[in-house]
Amino acid sequence: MACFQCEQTFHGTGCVVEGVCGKTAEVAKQQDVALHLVKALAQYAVALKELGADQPLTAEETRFVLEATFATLTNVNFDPARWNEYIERALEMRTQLAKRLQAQAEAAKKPVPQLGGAAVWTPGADFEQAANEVGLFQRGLKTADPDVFSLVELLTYGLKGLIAYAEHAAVLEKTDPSVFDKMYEMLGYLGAEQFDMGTLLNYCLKAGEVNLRVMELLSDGASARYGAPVPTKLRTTAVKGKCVLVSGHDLRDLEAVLEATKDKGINVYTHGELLPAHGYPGLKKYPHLVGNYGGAWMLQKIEFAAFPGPILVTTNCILEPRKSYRDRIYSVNAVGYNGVRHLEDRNFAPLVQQALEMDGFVADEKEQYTTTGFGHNAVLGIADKVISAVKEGKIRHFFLIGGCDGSEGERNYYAELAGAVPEDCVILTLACGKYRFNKREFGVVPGTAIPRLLDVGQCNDAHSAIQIAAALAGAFKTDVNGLPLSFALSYLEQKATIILLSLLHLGVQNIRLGPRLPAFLTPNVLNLLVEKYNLMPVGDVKQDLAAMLEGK
Ligand code: SF4
Ligand code: SF3
Repeated sequence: MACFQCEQTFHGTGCVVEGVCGKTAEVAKQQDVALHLVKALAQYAVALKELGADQPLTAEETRFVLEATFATLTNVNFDPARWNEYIERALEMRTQLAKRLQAQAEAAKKPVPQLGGAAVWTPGADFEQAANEVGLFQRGLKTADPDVFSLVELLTYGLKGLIAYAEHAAVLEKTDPSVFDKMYEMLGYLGAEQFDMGTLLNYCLKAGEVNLRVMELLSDGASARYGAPVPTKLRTTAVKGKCVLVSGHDLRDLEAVLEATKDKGINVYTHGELLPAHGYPGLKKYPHLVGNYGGAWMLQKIEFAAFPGPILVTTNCILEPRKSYRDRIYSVNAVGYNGVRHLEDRNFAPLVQQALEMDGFVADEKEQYTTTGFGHNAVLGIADKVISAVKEGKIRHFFLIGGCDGSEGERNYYAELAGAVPEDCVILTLACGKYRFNKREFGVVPGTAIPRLLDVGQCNDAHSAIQIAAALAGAFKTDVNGLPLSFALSYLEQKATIILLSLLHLGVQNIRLGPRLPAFLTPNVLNLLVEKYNLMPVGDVKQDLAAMLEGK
């Protein structure tokens, strides 16, 4: 196996024996094969479209593409049996699409397009060999030029993130055919394996652009179903009673768990990236949604073990479950781990039953709270106050501290930065990196009622942060780069990769990225990003802070 798609990759270069994430060589190879076949499906989608097919893939087929790709993200699906199913289904679909393409060409009285690359790749009987043919090493060798390869991988991981968000939006019944056309165009380009630097660069930025639409759909989908988030104080410690924990990003699964546990004497807690769910009127209305439990994903082996009830993991991130909680952890959607019970169709009866059979928390823990719900609606609702505070010099600067958490000590940079931010500045948070500091008391900006820490939401809510920045830029008649706003992003997985590409597409300068830069960026590609966007690695907190306050 070989994989370097995420920040925690072995020694900052690549996982080659097994993943630092726990991904086995077997699953890594299955993921390589599945992704290669997904690219083949995309090639057929493009060819069918070119021959006049209105909707080249059915809605169900597109959902398969979304789910199978989402499953290849870091910390999503480690279950070899599920990977076999994905591969078989992709192979069947490819055969069907080849027939459909032939029929479409005949109907259009045109020659059948001759596709290459992934579309015509035959895996053969030896799976090991097949996987090696499409694995990272072969991909690198085929591409020959390391900088082209670097961009191929940047586009691949960016698309994975985009597709994960498109799946989240589809769950909330928001899709846009033009997004799928562009997604297939870019995935199909990767499948055809005829690369050039210029097209790849364009596609990386285009993926960032398309992702902005995807994240808008996602934001609209969540607000349409649950109302726009409102500022909310929520408990972060346990209350006595039976309990269920819901982890990941999926609001609909959380809603279904809340419905299934209603009036049953079971308390529901959010975990990790589901914390911002407490800000949605349609979810906070449930009195048994009692709080958020634990910290970010990498602490789950300790925290899940200590949680006295069943646990549902709806999306990334899952880690290998310890024996102590293996019999009470469940997966849904693209998530999988061998030995973990996988539930379908939001049928949470087994989870409810298990919660009823367990004692739950035997006593209340000392009360502790945090806040969330500062999406664009809430922040723009007080925009006049924020703008006046900036004009009167009460707010000096904004810091967007966003992105993933992870187990490395260097990630304390973000918590230290948040702690060092002067009193007359506002911190906006996004995603699970905030767990290192979100329970601290940040108070309000002196002389105003504006909280110093505004949690915009999950990584899925990046659209909200961009809306806030755009509205401020409009009010001050400048662009995002002209605002007193700095970005410090923590990167782990592919959702962060696409958000970075979206910010680059918007022309955002001076982003600080850490704790390590992606292993797949060659020095030349990195230089390119540095020259064009002044993208830089995080450094010393004090020095970075001083530079950020000067707008650098
Ligand atoms: Fe390694 Fe990350 Fe790939 Fe897991 S996802 S195998 S940790 S690079
Ligand atoms: Fe976190 Fe896994 Fe990326 Fe949604 S939950 S941000 S790492």
